[in-house]
Amino acid sequence: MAASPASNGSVSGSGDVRPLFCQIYCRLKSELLEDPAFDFTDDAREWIEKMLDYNVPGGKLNRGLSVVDSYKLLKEGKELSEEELFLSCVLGWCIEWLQAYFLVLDDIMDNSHTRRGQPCWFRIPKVGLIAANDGIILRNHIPRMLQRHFKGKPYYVDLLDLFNEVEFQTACGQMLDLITTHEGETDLSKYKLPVYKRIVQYKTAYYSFYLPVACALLMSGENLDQFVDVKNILIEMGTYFQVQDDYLDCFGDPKFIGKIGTDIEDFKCSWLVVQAMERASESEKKILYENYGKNDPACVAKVKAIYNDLDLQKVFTDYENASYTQLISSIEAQPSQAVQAVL
Ligand code: DMA
Ligand code: MG
Ligand code: MG
Ligand code: MG
Repeated sequence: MAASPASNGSVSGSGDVRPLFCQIYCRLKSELLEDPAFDFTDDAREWIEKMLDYNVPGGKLNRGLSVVDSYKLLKEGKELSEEELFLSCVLGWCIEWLQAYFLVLDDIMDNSHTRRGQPCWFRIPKVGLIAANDGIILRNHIPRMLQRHFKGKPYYVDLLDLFNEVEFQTACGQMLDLITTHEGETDLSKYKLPVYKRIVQYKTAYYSFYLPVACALLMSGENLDQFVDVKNILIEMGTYFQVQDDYLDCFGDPKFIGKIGTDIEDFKCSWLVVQAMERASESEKKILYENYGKNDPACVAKVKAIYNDLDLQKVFTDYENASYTQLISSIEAQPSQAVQAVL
């Protein structure tokens, strides 16, 4: 990753924070490898270290870095103390750990091949289904880190509640994603927009968009009950983000997005198939019914041909523009300048 130019104090300065953020990853990893609650053998330590390096730090780090950026903005220009900066980075990493946990398991369930430009963790021959337990370990690292660095803070219990609640919502979203697939297999016409929105709100929006801002709000001493509007805007952003993820699953370049799409093969209730079903003629629907959800490149190609005929790329661009306009107007309606800046 290219280094950013020297700090200019800009509000979107995650480029400046990134090197420190990555240093803190190494510290957190060392602490976890010396956790007194477990009598580590050399093999165990080596396994965890490899597993963490493979699964935690290799993504865009948007979620983690946005805790730090959000916290800075909520402080409205006041310089962060070294401790505040460190703690906001720890919370950022807790979200990256949560994401790693969900992705390790998601890739098993979605039968995916690559993630972040490398084979999915469970595809490594020596790993296989040990990955399921590694997911559980990643998840258990979060309260270990929170306990070490936040116990005694007035917002400690709220932080634990927040992580628990968001994890529960995400797991329920993943369940909806997976069981809706069974519904779709019996009848593709069950894939409608409200069904889709419910899945993505739970599986993606809470942990990816609400959680980073909620962490920053708690660190700032705020009560989350007072930020329902903010939460709703973040859920809208998260929904947009997953629509984009679905779009890229089909139309993105695997070299750029770091993963090969599997949504068509997996019979997923993707935004694209929902839009296609709304627009397809009877003959096109027949082709979708016959070819969607088949693990066969010829069938996938037929589905993609329909997506092209229906010009779903333009439908996506229109959705993107409308979503942007709507988000901007809800953000501008927020009374607090600091909250507007965060959003
Ligand atoms: C991702 O859904 C949701 C979680 C909680 C990991 P997805 O399967 O579309 O994600 P990806 O495209 O990254 O596999
Ligand atoms: Mg997946
Ligand atoms: Mg999935
Ligand atoms: Mg996807």
